Amino acid sequence: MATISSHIAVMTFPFSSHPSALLNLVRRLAASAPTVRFSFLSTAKSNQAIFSGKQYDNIKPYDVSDSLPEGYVFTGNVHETVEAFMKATPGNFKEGMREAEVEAGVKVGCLLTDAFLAFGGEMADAMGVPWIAFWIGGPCSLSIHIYTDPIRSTVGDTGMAQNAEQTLKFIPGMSKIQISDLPEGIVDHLEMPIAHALHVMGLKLPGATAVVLNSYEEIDFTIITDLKTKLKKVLSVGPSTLTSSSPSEPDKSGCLPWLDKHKAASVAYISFGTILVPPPSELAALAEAIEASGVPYLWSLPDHSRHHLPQGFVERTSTRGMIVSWAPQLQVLAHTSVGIHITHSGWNSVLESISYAVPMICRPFFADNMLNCRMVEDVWEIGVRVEDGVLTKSGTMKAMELLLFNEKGKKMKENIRLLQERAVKAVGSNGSSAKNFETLEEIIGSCC
Ligand code: U2F
Repeated sequence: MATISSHIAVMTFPFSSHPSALLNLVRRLAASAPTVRFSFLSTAKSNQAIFSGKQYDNIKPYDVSDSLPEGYVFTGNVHETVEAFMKATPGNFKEGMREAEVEAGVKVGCLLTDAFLAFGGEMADAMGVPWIAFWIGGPCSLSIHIYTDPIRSTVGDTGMAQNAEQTLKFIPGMSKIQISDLPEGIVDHLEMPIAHALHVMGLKLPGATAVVLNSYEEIDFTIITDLKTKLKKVLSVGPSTLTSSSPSEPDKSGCLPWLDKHKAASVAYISFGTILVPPPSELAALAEAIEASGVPYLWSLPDHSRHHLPQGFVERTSTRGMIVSWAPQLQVLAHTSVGIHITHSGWNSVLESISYAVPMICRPFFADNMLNCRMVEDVWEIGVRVEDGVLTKSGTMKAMELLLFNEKGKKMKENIRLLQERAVKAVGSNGSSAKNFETLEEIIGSCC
């Protein structure tokens, strides 16, 4: 790379889609600021997964400790690995940053961290540099973390169950959100280590130079306007799906030629994100629903879960179904054959569905899933939550019927098309996301 004008340390929360979402933002920034060096600090496992053979002129990955014992074998408990990692912070990042400074020969002039790593604020203060926090979820979940204390005082000690249907009317833009939609760690499961980290994050973010979101203002205008009164700068710069210049992900399993053979808007695409697999009984119920409905399907399902599908299901549906262990999701959702997306309602998946106008059937599991699902069903009206929140044969069939063949489904398609149009405008020239990105570039440009 050319002479380094300034040096930015990027710190990731190395789990689920967090590192790749942050790398997407960094790649965009690095392309627009070729003399700025971005040192990307994450665990070796996460760096291997997202960089795998890819090299960038001004982005350099550095491995930081995950503090897992030598030879650790994943037990299936994500909390265990998250807890170990959090214990190693911020020391592991400080060490990584020192190494990066020595190698680059330039001091770090700005910290860009996943918002989960709220200690970034103190580190930045101590170094006298700006702190830019990247919030990987939507505006709605960010608002929940900013308002955690007022929510807790409203619910009091009576807990989630007694207040399940109470709505958050006192938070701008959140009148449809119920207490039962809240992520764990807001009014219950307070003992989870991540609950404490997220509470601290909500208290620290108002001190950040800027909070950057992979979203766009027009999707949640009231919430964003309110967040702007709480935070110094709120920069929605997405959807990244529509701004990315990255080469398409390879279609190793041949999903796209398979989709080419199907009618427009006929296929159900099924995926539950990067860490979740529904319980065996729900996988079986979903398969039964798919089989009985006759709907063509493309299912991204990890190999180790396939044995939970009903016996003979794969063979019986082989002419209209395809199961892969990983799908090039963006290209799949962009394909005209895909009519619905059955999802856990992770933020990236929801925003990607909106970017390509594919209505959703939501089966939320944890974290922000319930909030996103509520927004999909009751605020944006671009999909439904499965009956009673769990995948059953009859409930899933009803939802598919509604979205694919019913007037209400057509209306949802219109609604999601409108949201898609607004997203396209937001990233276009003079759009809100484009302008916010320019502001972010200015902040980056002023770091030295
Ligand atoms: C956690 O979410 P996940 O990482 O499990 O789910 P998403 O935010 O929806 O992101 C999944 C990403 O993986 C991609 C897909 C999304 O970008 O395109 N993908 C793919 O390319 N191919 C596949 O076969 C399957 C997925 C958490 F569960 C959520 O609650 C949070 O919203 C999220 C962000 O914090 O992190």
